[in-house]
Amino acid sequence: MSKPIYILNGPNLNRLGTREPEIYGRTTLAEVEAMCRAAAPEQEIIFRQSNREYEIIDWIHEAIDRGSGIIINPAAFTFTSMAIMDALKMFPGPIIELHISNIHRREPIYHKSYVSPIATAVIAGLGTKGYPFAVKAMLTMISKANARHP
Ligand code: CA2
Repeated sequence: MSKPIYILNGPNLNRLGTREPEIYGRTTLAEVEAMCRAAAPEQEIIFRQSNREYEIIDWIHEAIDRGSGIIINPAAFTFTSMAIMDALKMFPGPIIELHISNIHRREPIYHKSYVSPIATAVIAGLGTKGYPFAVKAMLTMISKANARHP
């Protein structure tokens, strides 16, 4: 049995679907979770959201101990958190940084990500459909990693 993929979501994403639909759409985070599970029915997925930086760091540590890959939408922590960056640096497997919106089309405060320089890949601007897309990409990355280290 392969190790789980962690999908971690940062602050305010528990309110997804309730405001700014022109940027973020109307899909709720529970629906996003269902989309992720449907994209990889055979794969164990640990899907979580927190408004607390320390909790996300603790979950990254958990993923370091038992995860195969991390998909993370750090939300506003993307632009502020060296602590999340430091935790992610310790993860040995693939990391996908994911944003629903294209952060580079937005105001300059959304352009400098602490996570991008240490991520394996970055997905931004595909809307919530970016999540199942990231899951499929992660499955490929994990199977390649397993092929190299059977
Ligand atoms: O586009 C993304 O996924 C973001 O990571 C979302 C963050 C924002 O700070 C990033 O620049 C880009 C904000 C999430 C706010 O949460 C929402 C809550 C309710 C409705 C929509 C978004």
